[in-house]
Amino acid sequence: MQIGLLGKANVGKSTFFSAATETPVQIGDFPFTTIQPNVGIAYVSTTCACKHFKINHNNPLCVSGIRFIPIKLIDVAGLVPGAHEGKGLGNQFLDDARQADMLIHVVDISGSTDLQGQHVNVGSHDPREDIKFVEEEFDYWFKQILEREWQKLSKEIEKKSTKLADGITDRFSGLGVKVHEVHEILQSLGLLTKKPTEWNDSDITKFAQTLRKKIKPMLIAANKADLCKDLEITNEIHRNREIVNCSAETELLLKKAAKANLIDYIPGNEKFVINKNVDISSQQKDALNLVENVLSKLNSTGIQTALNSAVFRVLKLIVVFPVEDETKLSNKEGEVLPDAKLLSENATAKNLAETIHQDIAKGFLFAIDAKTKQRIGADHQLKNGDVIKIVSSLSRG
Ligand SMILES: Nc1nc2c(ncn2[C@@H]2O[C@H](COP(=O)(O)OP(=O)(O)O)[C@@H](O)[C@H]2O)c(=O)[nH]1
Ligand SMILES: [Mg+2]
Repeated sequence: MQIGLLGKANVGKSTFFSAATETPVQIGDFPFTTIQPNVGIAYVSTTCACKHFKINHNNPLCVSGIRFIPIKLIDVAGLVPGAHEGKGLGNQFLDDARQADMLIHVVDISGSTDLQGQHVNVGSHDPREDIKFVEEEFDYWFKQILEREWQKLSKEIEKKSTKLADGITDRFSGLGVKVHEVHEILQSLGLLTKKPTEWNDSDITKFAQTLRKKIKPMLIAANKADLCKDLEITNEIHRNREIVNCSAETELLLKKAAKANLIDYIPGNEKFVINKNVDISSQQKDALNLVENVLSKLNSTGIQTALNSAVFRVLKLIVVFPVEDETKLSNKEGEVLPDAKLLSENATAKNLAETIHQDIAKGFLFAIDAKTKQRIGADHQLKNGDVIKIVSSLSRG
């Protein structure tokens, strides 16, 4: 699971990245928090299965029954208008974006940064322009991939040496596009039976747009919402896009205060508690008062909500807890609910086995649903929150 963070300069991408990858002591020192300067581990959160079983367990990623699941976050730098033509960091930008399963587009919803990233008065730049520019930049990129080879592809199809959907899929193989996805889009746009030689520019544009939305779904992080007088603009954008109000700066401050043991804060919460027996300077006190104001305005800093929305609402992934002992809910080492896996919404018991080890999948016999104690087969579709033991004739490795 990889999420790419993108947006123009000075909207708060790096602040969002630091806030999301900073780990307060409560979450524990999870390894490889920062892999490269712009690649780090962030967490999505869900209800831990320990709640269902009403048990306590010691897992650094379970904080008061909220389970944190690591995902990779990439701060994709260098998006400028014309990136698809190689402007800015052009190709590097596209390489980073290529790897991402989805994108979080960070915008300055307060309108205090112009298109070039210069500081302007709050409300003097329309963030909808940024949304338009980023979406168009991606659409151009997809369109170019198709146009580059269109003549050659048309000829191949004319000679019947290639099928339309296969030929197009092949051109997008670097982006992990699947043939059934191309087929569905061609069908929905009524292009399945149209000869490539008869496609006009608008056909190519529409196809590129639809494919882009499918392959690189986007969530908008309406950052600097703390500076907004009201949040009407977010509501308006929300009518046809996924958007979450955020204050990355506030989240970063909270994470740092938690790390310094000044406060107790669970990411995503609308409240924090100042720890007893700590000396807080009047400056720190003032900063925390400001944070409180932001939290009461936005409900939470929005960073956790944005990550969760990206994974659970946009990508529609589910969380499944694999265990080796379905009565103790543990692995061989006796750790209770040791793991939480993100799977696609229609994943089966066999798919879960594949994420654990290919051999376990190969020798798959059956699985046990630890909540119902029932046996389930390889094709059984899993649900969010399931706790599953896989029984296999082969062990891993
Ligand atoms: N008010 C406010 N300022 C923010 C927020 N997030 C970032 N900033 C400020 O915006 C500026 C640019 O942030 P940065 O993360 O470097 O932006 P980037 O160029 O997109 O990576 C810095 O001065 C940040 O302190 C926020 O949520 N609220
Ligand atoms: Mg930056």
